[in-house]
Amino acid sequence: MKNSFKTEELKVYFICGTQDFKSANNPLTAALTCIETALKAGITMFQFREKGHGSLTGEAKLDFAKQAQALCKEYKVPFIMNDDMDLAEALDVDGVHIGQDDDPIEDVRRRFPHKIIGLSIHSPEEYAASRVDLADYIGIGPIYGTQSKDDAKAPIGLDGVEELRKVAGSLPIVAIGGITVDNAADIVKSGADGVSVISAITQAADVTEAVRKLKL
Ligand code: TZP
Ligand code: MG
Repeated sequence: MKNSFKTEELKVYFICGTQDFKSANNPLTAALTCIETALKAGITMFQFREKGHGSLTGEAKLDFAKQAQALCKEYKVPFIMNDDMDLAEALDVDGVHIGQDDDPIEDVRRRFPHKIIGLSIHSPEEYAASRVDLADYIGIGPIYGTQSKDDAKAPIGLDGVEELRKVAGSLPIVAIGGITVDNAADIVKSGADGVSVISAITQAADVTEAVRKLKL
């Protein structure tokens, strides 16, 4: 895997799509404003995750992705595409993130030999059954309950973080699910290299402050 990925880039990994700004008058503008504010405040990685109820499709999704990618380029933050491998290829993104039900990691690594690849892992069993050797990092969770994903699995808690750190050795780990400015430190203490969040940033009263507090 020849790419520029560094573990430190997992420290504050922001994920969003327009569906995370449902209450805004203009979810697209709200999303782009939030992404730029978060980039300015120092997020270390961004994942474009346009999916779920009310999300954009087709040209509108493409257009939003291009704008978000341009912002990430401006702030020199890796732009990671969730799920949509065709869009990842079309935009020549920095990396992709896949879950257990997406394209198999073997296919994704073959298609993108030099992109950053993140793989979602829920348990030590899933870790053992996955080609984690093809991933640059794994995303583990949900750590706590979350409002941001309808089909989220059962929370694994801090014990889950510790267990997965043991089995994963030095493989970079980012934790996800129900992470806030108040519980992020414990998650890192339990073995995660960083935290990925949706609502802790999209719903923050002060996005800049939230990013600073998440950056441990
Ligand atoms: N995968 C597992 S939990 C989750 C995803 C995408 C949602 C995380 O959102 P939040 O608002 O940070 O709990
Ligand atoms: Mg997925």
